[in-house]
Amino acid sequence: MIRFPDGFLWGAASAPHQIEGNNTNSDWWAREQRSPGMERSGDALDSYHRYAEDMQLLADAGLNSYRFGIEWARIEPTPGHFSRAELAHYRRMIDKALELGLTPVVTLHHFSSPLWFDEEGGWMSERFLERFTAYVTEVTSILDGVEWVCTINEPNMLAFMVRMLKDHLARQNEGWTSPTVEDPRRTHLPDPDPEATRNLIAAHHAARAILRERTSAKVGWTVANEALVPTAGNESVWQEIVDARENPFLIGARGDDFIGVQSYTSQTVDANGIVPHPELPDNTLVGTAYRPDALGIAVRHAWEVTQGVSIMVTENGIATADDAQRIRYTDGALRALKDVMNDGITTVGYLHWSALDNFEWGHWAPTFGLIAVDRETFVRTAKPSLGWLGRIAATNGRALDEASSE
Ligand code: IFM
Repeated sequence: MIRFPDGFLWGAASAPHQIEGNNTNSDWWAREQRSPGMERSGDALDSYHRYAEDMQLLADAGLNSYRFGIEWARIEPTPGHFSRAELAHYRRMIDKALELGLTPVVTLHHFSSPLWFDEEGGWMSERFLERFTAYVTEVTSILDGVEWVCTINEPNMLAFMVRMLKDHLARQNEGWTSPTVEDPRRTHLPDPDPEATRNLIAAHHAARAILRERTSAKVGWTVANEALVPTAGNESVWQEIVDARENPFLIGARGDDFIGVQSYTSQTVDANGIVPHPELPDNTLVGTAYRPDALGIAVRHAWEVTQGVSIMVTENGIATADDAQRIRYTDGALRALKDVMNDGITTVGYLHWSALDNFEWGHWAPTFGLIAVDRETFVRTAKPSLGWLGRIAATNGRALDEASSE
């Protein structure tokens, strides 16, 4: 019998820049305007105005949680000047989630920063800690009743983006490419920048201390887990790779209240390093292999390296135009998750990526959502996968048994 623990969070996730629209004070917005190979976020899904409708759809389906973010570029559009109106906007979002019975999981930084922060040097500037902690301190004023806070989303991807930016600057504006969509010009993402890695860990620890002092929220951050697996005899190559790309961020989560695991696919590591994704017909729209089993590998790795920090799956999903494939993938991922939980790995929730088909960092074609959105009219349409996940949520996993016996 498949049952998840009482109080398990069943939800979907989003990020402000990917859904809100017109995030004009952010570094990502600026980057989109000057990179010819990238599509623009523009109005996005207009979730800035339509968040209540988004949340209502999730709640109506049977989910009990929603992960969404606060956009720093809106809260602090110029250094040191905090917008009361924008803080009130995000407080209204928190209130709406609570009213609908959706436990809010709030992310404070999800890839995008204020443009001025980026121009000052961003995570590599001498003032990164002072800047980020000032923002976090302001945000604590609206977090009353919020139980779960993620400080920084995928710091390993952010540290990788710092490196990518440096490379682009060095190569004189060849154009920025999406970090989350496979690109034929690279076989895999390069390693995160080591200095940015150290700075992000310092920022997370400082934010954690502020949040613990000023709120009653449980604090963690969310790591991009690549679920890398060594081929026989290549364990030391694998170790070196995970020690650069993932483990520092997981070790940085020791002492946190939870670790956010974000898993999509898995790759092997051989003597030459990470083996590129195979070219298979069921590859996803971001060019990665179809690997529902990745979630179990990722959760086990995060649990081991953090030395037993509670897991929250803060992202798991698939870029596909075929919603039946999304259901199959999620079914496989949830079974893999339950298997590792049966081995004693404490897991507090599963938040699917993504609530809505959204802006995939420079591209609109890779659709991850449980809800489709017409980008002309902004009309939302729930996909069958939303109802499917909602039934699993409402039965705390029992619906997975029914699917197995069908
Ligand atoms: O869309 C992204 C998200 O912003 C961070 N994690 C991976 C997702 C899919 O690529």
